[in-house]
Amino acid sequence: MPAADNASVFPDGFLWGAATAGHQTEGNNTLTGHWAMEHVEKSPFTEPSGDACDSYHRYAEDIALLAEAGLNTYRFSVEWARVEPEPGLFSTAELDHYLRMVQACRDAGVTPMVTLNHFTVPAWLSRTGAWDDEAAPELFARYCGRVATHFGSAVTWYCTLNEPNLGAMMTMGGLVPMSALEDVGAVARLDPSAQAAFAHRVGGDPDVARLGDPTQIASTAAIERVKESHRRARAAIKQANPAAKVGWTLALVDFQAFDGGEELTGQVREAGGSQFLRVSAEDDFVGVQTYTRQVMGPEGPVLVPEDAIVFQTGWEAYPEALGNSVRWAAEVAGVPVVVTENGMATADDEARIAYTRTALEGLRDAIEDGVDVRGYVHWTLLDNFEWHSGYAMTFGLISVDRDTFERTTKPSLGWLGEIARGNGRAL
Ligand code: GCO
Repeated sequence: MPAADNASVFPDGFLWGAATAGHQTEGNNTLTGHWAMEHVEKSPFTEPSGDACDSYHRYAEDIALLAEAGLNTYRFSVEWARVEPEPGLFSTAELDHYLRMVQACRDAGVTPMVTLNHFTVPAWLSRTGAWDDEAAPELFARYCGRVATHFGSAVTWYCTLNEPNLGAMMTMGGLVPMSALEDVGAVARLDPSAQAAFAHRVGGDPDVARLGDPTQIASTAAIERVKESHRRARAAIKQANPAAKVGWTLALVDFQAFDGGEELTGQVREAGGSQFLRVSAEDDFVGVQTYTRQVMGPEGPVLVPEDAIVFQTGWEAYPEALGNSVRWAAEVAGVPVVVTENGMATADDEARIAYTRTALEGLRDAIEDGVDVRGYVHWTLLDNFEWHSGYAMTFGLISVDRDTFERTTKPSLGWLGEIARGNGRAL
């Protein structure tokens, strides 16, 4: 229901934004485990990230397009491998680079929201096992503290780890949800010779070296280690900037029980979501990232109906998932929610708008019902490197020419900007 008179259901100061991640947009992120894995024979990546969107050089244009459209928030990530290219060696020049991004946001009236780990880790940490390395929490906290010190009071919103629950969600509930089929398929298909070549490239032992993306965070020990990494990172950020708002961003598939699937649904919600949401109870906010639902029968996931509208990724276009996930997160975590990702991989921009409108209506209804939601950050600003699927998936509000890097805004960017300008009144 639209709000009465001219009042908006969305609170004042609501964050309306779009997100990107460094490895998916910057280009030439050569110091990471990902870059190494992209270039081995039998790589699980369909193509290498290469120049990506060249946002390392073109960030000012990206931010300007976002701001001109009417959005007020930009979520982007800092690449740990650039900032700390060798263990303990911090690059002031790279920290300055990211500070310039922060300043470009502020100059444009845009709130920067900084993710400190969006899947990629430095190759030197891949070498020692990434999140399987017992030193990971301390190393991650040290890096986060350095970034937050460098940014000072210029940044308030920090996301520590992106989707640390992905591996648990995929494996601990004994299922592979639709949302992760691409990634888990690729990891499962990883050829031993590819792992050996990867280990060689990062200078490690094949039994130890890890890419370090969250699909690999599935053992109880690794899960506890990322929880610890998050807590220590939060402390380090707050020590540098007591006014910082810190949270982590969780992949929340809307699991729905079907015909006897209640027990399995409960298990996967606990293992893949709630145990991580409870960690957020100590945070300033929880980041919710929702794209789709997964219907669960007693034996496992139920396939997407043949007549369903689907993403390019094969996921069901089910925008009602967002409102459901936000309610789940708020109930378990008990802290304010920021939607840090939601969007649709499609070549049909009208379909993107329709999906997003329905998702936002669900968000509005949740707010009307009393859920404390502080922002909606769309995935993604630019068509970019969709991990194992490469450049074929187009989640962007802006398309990018793969040869010239020329940006072309899609109608969905202007549409979302107008919603933002009216603080959601136009929904
Ligand atoms: C993730 C990441 C994003 C993805 C997006 C679409 O969820 O994997 O946070 O980097 O690109 O979710 O799959």
